[in-house]
Parts: sequence; C-alpha cells; structure tokens
Amino acid sequence: MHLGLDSSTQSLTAVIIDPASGTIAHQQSVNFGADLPAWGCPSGFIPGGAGGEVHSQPLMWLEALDLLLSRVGASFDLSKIRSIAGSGQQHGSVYLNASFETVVSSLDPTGDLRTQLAPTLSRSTSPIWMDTSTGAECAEIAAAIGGNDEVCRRTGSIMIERFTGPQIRRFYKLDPEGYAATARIHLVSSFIASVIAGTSAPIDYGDAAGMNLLNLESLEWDAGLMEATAPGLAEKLPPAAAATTVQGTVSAYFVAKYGFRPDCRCALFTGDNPASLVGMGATRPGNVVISLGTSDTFFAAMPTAKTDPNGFGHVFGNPAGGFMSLICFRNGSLAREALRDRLALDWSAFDREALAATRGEAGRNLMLPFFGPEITPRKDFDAPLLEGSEAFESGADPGLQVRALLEGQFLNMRLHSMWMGVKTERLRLTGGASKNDGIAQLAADVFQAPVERLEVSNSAALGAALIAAAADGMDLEALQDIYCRSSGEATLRPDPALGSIYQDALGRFESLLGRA
Ligand code: ADP
Ligand code: XUL
Repeated sequence: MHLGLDSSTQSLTAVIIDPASGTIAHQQSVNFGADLPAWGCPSGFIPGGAGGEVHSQPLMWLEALDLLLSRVGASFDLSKIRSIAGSGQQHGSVYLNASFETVVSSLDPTGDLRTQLAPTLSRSTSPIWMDTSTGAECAEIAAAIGGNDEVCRRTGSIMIERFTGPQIRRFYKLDPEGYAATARIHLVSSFIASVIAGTSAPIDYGDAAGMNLLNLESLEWDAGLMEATAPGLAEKLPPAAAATTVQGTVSAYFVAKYGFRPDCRCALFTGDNPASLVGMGATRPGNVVISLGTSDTFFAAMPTAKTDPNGFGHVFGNPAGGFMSLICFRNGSLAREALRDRLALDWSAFDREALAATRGEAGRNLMLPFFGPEITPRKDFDAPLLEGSEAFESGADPGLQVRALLEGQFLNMRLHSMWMGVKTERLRLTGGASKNDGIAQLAADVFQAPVERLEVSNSAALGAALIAAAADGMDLEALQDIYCRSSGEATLRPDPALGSIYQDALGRFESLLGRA
C-alpha cells in the first residue's frame, strides 16, 4: 500500500491506496483551524497581515503531521505502507538554519516534531500563496533580468507576487540577518518531505517551477534569477529533481513512533496542483481539468514547455514528465455567487430555470463576467460588461444573465488557454460548482468536449499516493485508469449544433474584451 499526504492551506490529508484491490484503504484529515485552534489560524494562515502579507506557521504543519499519523496509526497498520509521497500548497517557503540537517536526521521518537524542529527555523513564519506583498520585489527582479517577457521565457511565468523568488527577496530585504542565518530554503512540499525522510529533500520540478527561479529549459536553478533574487541563494536552495525520484527511506522517528517499516520508500513531494493533475487522471495531453472553486483554475498536461505570450498562465512540471499549465481565474464562484445573490436565486434555480429555460439563447448575449479585479486577463474590473439584446442589457431577465455569465466564464477560459496549443478532448470538472449539471453541460457546449466528473474528492492527496506507487515501480497511467474513474453521473456530451455558435461568440467575446 502507498501513502499520499497533502499539506494544503487549511488541512493536512492522508490517502492510502491499495492497488492490489484497486481501493482506497484509508483517508483522514487534520484541519488546522478546527483541530489545532491554539495556533490562531482558523483558516490555516495568520489573520490580519498588513500590506498584503499572508503567513502561516510551519510548526503548526508539523504538529498536524504528528496528530494525523497518530490518528491514522490508531486504526491502520502503517507497516503495510511500502512508499510515501506528498504534495503541498504551492509557493510557500520555510527558512531553516544550519542545524536543520543534524536535527532532522536524529529526531527522538519520545518527543514531538514541533518541539524538536522549532530551533531549526531561521524565520518563525512562512509566507504562503495568498501573500501579495512583493510587488516591489517582482519589479526589481524583472528589471534586473531584462523584463517580464524574459522572466516568462526562462521560468514559464512572469514575476508573480506569491511565487517564492520574490518572497525570498522580501525576506532578504526586511531581515538581512535572518536571511544570512538561513542555510536552507524549502517549499512546503520539500519541507514536509525532508522531515519524513530525515534529510533535506530536493524540490520537484512541479513545485520548483512555481518559484520564478527554475529555468525550464535546463531544469536547473537559473543563475541570473538567483543573483537578482538574493545573494548566496544558490547555496541555500536544495537541488531540483523529478517527483517520482526516490530520495530514501522513512526516518527512524516515524518507524519507532508510528510503526512504519524501515524500508518504506520516500518519493519527493510536489505542489498540490501537479499532484491534482495526477489525481484527476490528466497527466496525458487531451484531458483538461477545470476546478470550479472559490477561484476557478484550468490545468492540463503539455507535451512541451510553451509559455503564455500574455503572461497570465503558468507552466509547472508534470509529475509524469513534461509540463503542465495552470491558469487561475479570480472571478470564479465569487462571481457566480454575486449574481446568484443579486437575482435572489438558489443553485437549483440557477441551474434548471435559468440554464434550461434559455438554451435557445446560447451564445447570443455576451457578458465580461468580472465583478471585481481579475488576473486572467489582468485588469481592475468593478462590474460585468454586457453586450446583447435589449432584454439582456436591461438585466430584467434572470435566465439571460445567468447564461451569459457562465458562457462568459467558459469563453474566457477557452480564449486564455489557446496558447497551450492542446486540443481539449475531454474535460474533467471538479470543485464546488462542478456538481451543478447545468453548469457542467454548459462547459461541454462551450468547449465542445465531453465533460466527466470523478469520484475523487481529495485529488491532490490521491495524486500523491499514485506518485508514491509509481516511485515503487508501478505504472502511473495504469494507476490513473484504476483510480481516476468517472463518477456515477453520466458523461455529459456537447451539443454539436452549438459548435459554430460558440466559435462565433468566442471572436465577439475577444473583441469586447479588447474594448473594455
Ligand atoms: P475551494 O476553492 O474553497 O476549495 P470548493 O471547490 O469547495 O472551493 O467550491 C466552493 C464553492 O462552490 C462555493 O463558493 C459555492 O459558490 C460553489 N457551489 C457549491 N455548490 C454549488 C452548486 N450546486 N452550484 C454552483 N456552485 C456551487
Ligand atoms: C497555484 C496556487 C494555489 C495553491 C493552493 O499557483 O497558488 O493553487 O497551490 O494550494
């Protein structure tokens, strides 16, 4: 059996798979807010950060790891685990002093992780992906390299505030002594991996590409970017490597304390989005994942590392080899909820009455579906822009509004994913709004691709478990065929009659966006 761990913003989750029977043998989560309230991070981060700063507590993640394994171990025999892999919220960084390597390799199983590793931190908190405090550092690094186009060409993304490089630079500027006392900088993923293996782990290409530091062509840290980020950075970064690399066995602490077998293998940990690509069965080009959560994300495997000429999308490593794209849309469920509330509808009215009743209006009216600032495309919108019939523009007909909002969201995704040059053969939907049949059918129609929804709920932790099994010699694609199956809900087929209608709407949408 194989264990996947996902250290996400709000919780730490374990998924154990048993490929011999094709089942999930165990699942368990620790929620930082509910289970560890003493840390004062009800949503997984320290509330009230100023100037866009959002930090979390690395020692809280360690306390969660001890708690999770003691809970899992209470009802599951951990000596059955042959290999471990994991994932973490992307971009977050952990700063460690020169004692880390010695302490992590000689942990005392009669004590706990949190207490023993506390003295190894050179920065007590960790900036995470929600942090937007590094605008100045992004501009400084981009200027030193010759502009954002060049940064994007090298790293797959323009300089992004939440990415690790600018976060490291900010720490160096704010606390040069703390930076000088830092011997190792880990991502959330490689930090947890290091603790489990009892030695500093490499950073996998999937997560490394979210740092504005990895050169995608050489798959090595980019010397110019390291220099532009902070002095001496090359010595502080662990090497970059492929996710399925076996880096060793579980450390003696976990053997003695939780009953792992001493030869249990540890693969590298990756980012939660690359792990989700695996868990959603989408590591082969053609299967595209859309997650309809608080924000919407669009991710897909890419055979080669193309970059978005507009600089909106990101390129990360694909744990199965090659690359993946990730495109985030800020106005996801936030926008759907804003319209739903404005029209005083519930989700079922949104779905049935609005979408079912207006099918004949497909692609006629256009809405730029942005209720607030958007990142794809990057612009400070404050309200949606409408173009269409009088009945639509007057806002009087709720059905027309709902249809145009959702069509606008999917047209915007289609438009801003064209740079990848990957044909969408099948859409796999996940996230809160994916349960909604009307929304799912609309995605099928706009993309002219069948839509599937999978049984999995923890796609990152499941993906990590599959990576663990692959690191133990199993075939990742065969594992995905077993674990990433469509749920009971039938595949939704696109209506081919709407193909040319949405093709035309896409052009009009692009032109409306150009005028906005
Ligand atoms: P997160 O990104 O926070 O993980 P989820 O993927 O859990 O979010 O999605 C939560 C969102 O799903 C909620 O904000 C809500 O707007 C939306 N949602 C839940 N049920 C439905 C539904 N039946 N139809 C449309 N949207 C829904
Ligand atoms: C991706 C990103 C988020 C985090 C969430 O770029 O910032 O999806 O990975 O955990």
